[in-house]
Amino acid sequence: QGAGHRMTWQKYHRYADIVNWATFLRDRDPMVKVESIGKTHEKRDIIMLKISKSGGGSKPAIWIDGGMHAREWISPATVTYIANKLVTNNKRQYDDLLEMFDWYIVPVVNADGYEFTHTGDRFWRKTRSGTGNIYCKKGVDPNRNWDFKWGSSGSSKDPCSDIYAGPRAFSESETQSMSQKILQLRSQLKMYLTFHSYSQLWLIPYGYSKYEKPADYNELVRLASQGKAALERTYGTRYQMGTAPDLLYEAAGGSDDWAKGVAGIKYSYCLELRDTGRYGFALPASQIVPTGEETMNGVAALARSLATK
Ligand code: ING
Ligand code: ZN
Repeated sequence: QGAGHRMTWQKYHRYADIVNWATFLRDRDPMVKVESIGKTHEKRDIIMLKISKSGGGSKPAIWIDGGMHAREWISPATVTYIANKLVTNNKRQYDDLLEMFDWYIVPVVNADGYEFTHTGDRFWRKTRSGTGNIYCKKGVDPNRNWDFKWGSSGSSKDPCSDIYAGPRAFSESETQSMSQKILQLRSQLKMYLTFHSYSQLWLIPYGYSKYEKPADYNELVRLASQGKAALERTYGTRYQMGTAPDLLYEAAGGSDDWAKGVAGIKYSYCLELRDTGRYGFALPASQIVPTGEETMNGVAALARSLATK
């Protein structure tokens, strides 16, 4: 109340609340910049926070994004929670992380879809672009739309499918904008983190094939183990670690595969947040803070191990 913004982490917020909170942080803290990295199909700004102590800055950096899939509400809630913790830096507990890295954070990649889950269909997953199909007028799966092994496995050519890969790679304004920004920052970026839900998984590339693991797979596992352990220690929430094909299914065109395979960001991970299916996408808002807390601990431990490399 009277905080200058409406974000609470006590409930799930509309995109406008998230944008207003971001600009509030920017106005109050010189460490924070807010940039629109492009527009969604429905012309919303896709906002990115840059949290940096180095102003112009070209420190090693960590990328975090959330809300690629519309219905996975815990993702934007957790990503904003992490950004808020870094900026607030209570008792200077994150001084080292702010000294060591610049942070680029996109809270809601698929803002059109996210808004539609509040106004139309709570369980919408995809973007809201037109498909040209009379039966299924809208939506491409943004996590099948990235230009690495696009369309090869675990994605669909059918516009009615929830895993429709789109008419071509980067057909979506959201994935196109985000990929351009990542390429622009690629020499700075040391780690890519994308947040989905649900299943409590720490996913390691590649998602596109059961048989293709990156040459440095074991290094990625070793670093991730530090983050996973810190996350699990917080409340005893258990995560499984491995590739998407090992733990779920093959899926080509995901952002974490592209970040590693094309942008060349060595440490690229996808986290599937709480829970394991009791509530699924409809995770109660009472779990935002504990999920935020444990995930922040995981990310902090991960970043600290990365810093020693
Ligand atoms: N799961 C992810 C999906 O896009 C995934 C799993 C992640 C697949 C990364 C491939 C690469 O299907 C959810 N819940 O969205
Ligand atoms: Zn998802």
